[in-house]
Order: sequence, then C-alpha cells, then structure tokens
Amino acid sequence: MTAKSGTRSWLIFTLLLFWSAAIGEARPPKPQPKSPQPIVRKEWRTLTNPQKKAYIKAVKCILAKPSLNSGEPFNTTATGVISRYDDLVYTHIQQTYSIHYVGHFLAWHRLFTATYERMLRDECGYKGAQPYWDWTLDTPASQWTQSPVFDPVTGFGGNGPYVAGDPDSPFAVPGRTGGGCVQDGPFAGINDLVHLGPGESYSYNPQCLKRDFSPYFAGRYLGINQTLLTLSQSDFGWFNRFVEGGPSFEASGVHGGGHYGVGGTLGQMGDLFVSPADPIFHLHHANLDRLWWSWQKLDLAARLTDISGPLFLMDYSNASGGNATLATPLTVGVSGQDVTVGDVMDITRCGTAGALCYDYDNLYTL
Ligand SMILES: [Cu+2]
Repeated sequence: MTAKSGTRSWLIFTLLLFWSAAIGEARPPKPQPKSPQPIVRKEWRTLTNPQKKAYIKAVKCILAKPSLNSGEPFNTTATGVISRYDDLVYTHIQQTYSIHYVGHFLAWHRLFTATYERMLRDECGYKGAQPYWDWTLDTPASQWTQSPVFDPVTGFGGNGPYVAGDPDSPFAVPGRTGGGCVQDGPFAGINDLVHLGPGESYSYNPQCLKRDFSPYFAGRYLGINQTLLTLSQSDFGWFNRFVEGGPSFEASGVHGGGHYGVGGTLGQMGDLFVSPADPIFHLHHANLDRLWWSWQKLDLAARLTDISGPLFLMDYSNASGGNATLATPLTVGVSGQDVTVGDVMDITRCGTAGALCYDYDNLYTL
C-alpha cells in the first residue's frame, strides 16, 4: 500500500463513520423530550420536617428578594412595595374590588397562588409544590389552636396576644381571641415583616404579622359539613357563592372561615386587601383551589368550561355588567404573564405558555 492510497482509505473510513453517525445506525435511540409532569401539592401536616423547613426557607427568601415593581411607570406613592413578596400583596390590594365577589374569584386566586409557587421554585430554589391546609382537620373549634399549621417549630406560629376592641363594632369578628403580633414561629419578632396596608394603603408602613384567632368562627365555617355542602352544588355559580359567602360575617363561606378564623378583626388575614401578607394565605387558598378542583373533577368534561358569576363586585343581578367567561382576563402584575380564565381551568394542563402544571395528592369527595 502506497502512502497515497493509505490516506485515501483513511478518508473513506472517516466518511463512512460520519455517514453511519448521521443516519444514527448502531446508536441507541435519542430519548424523547419528556412533557412536564404536574407537581403534586400535599397537606401541610403530611410534609416531613425537612420539607416544611425548606418551604419556610423559600418564603423567607421571597420576603427578602427585591421588588420587580421599580422605576417608571411604577406608582411612586407605592413606597411600601419593597420585596418580591410585596409585589404579590400589592397586586392583590390593587385589584381587591375586581377579584372578590365575582365569577372569576377562584380563577384569579388559583393563578395568584400558582404564581407564588412558581416564584418560590424559580427564584428561591424550592423543590416542592405549594402545600395546602385542609382546615376541616382542625375543626371543631376546640381543636383549632392545636393545628399543626400554627406549630411554633414546624409551622407558621400561632395567635397574637389579646387586644381589646369594641365588641359592638361592625368589624368585630365573633369569637376573636387575639389581635397582637404573633408570639412564636418563623415570623415572630419581626417588626417590619409587613410593609403594606392596612386596607388599601400602599405607602411604607412597617408592621409585625398579627393574628386574631376566632376558633368559634373557624369551627362554624370550616367544618367538613360546610365543605361538603359547598362541594355538592350543581353549577359553578352556586358553588362559587358557597365558597365566598356574603359580605357579612354571618353569611361567610369557607373562604371567610379561613380568613376570619386566623385573622379575626386585627390580623392581616382578616383584611380583604392585605391578607396575602400572612404566608398562611397561600395554604388557605391552595385548599380553596383544591376544593374547586375536587368540584371540577366530579364532572370534569363539563366543569372544565363551567364559569359564571358577575364581572363586577357582588353584581349578582348583572345590573352593572355581564358575567365572567373563559375569555375574562386575569393579571398578577409584574409577577407573571397575563392570561384568561380559560387558561387556568385545568390545573394539570402543563406545557403551553401560561398553563398551570400541578395536581393534588387527594381530593374531597361526596
Ligand atoms: Cu383575595
């Protein structure tokens, strides 16, 4: 063999090698890219202690990350919007009148808590799913304060000390027992944990986290009977009204049960505007979302598109406008892309832009 023919056969060999590589012969098939699988939300008390710790650590991380609401054209009066956590509280305050007592109440809050879950994971390295709080397990009233969710070591801490108020005030939540700063747990002793509120105020107002437990209220509105009565409603309009209840304490549903059972009159959870300032908010709303998904799953084919209820606050007779539809827009401000109600009807959709991708480990059943 001459040197020249040796070079040529090497060239042919190399070409053959490339050719066989190009058509993929003698190689294991390339794995197909997997479609994303829903992450699974679990009840707080079923998490292991390290999982609980990891969640609280991620919450503290979001509380410390700088806000994305900065520069023009951001509202210069909103000086209380400092952290990523505040970004969510702020958008809730801004929209309070248009996301409560409306047909898209559950859809908006589903998006809101999923956005928080995504922030914990993408911005703070949290590996789990958003936990939910099945409050039916903490009723009757006599069991309320013993909830593992309020545990000082493995939970969110408990009640504030009693602060007297006028029992005849229209804002006096029946059975309230606290009202001061939380005394234990991961959020105790922080005098500027909350930057916004009370009510609609956006200007910097450093406050502690306050709770004003009403075990009576929780026992009355968060029991399994009330929950299953809600689940048994045959159309979305009635289901939603059972969840939200009416504006008076007496007419509360499970939604108000959690808010006033924890926040009473003086705690953030009892404040319609600034309630997301208490990290328990998202565990409560995850369970309301789980209740909605439980309801949807009872007749999924029909209920993936069943939406109704007013576009405007308590406009149940449609005097001011029409009803929410699948096309009704939803926004969480700087923290996520704008979507529609139709985009959040299926929590397990995954894959497409703006779609949700989570599930629950178990559901309520009738
Ligand atoms: Cu809300």
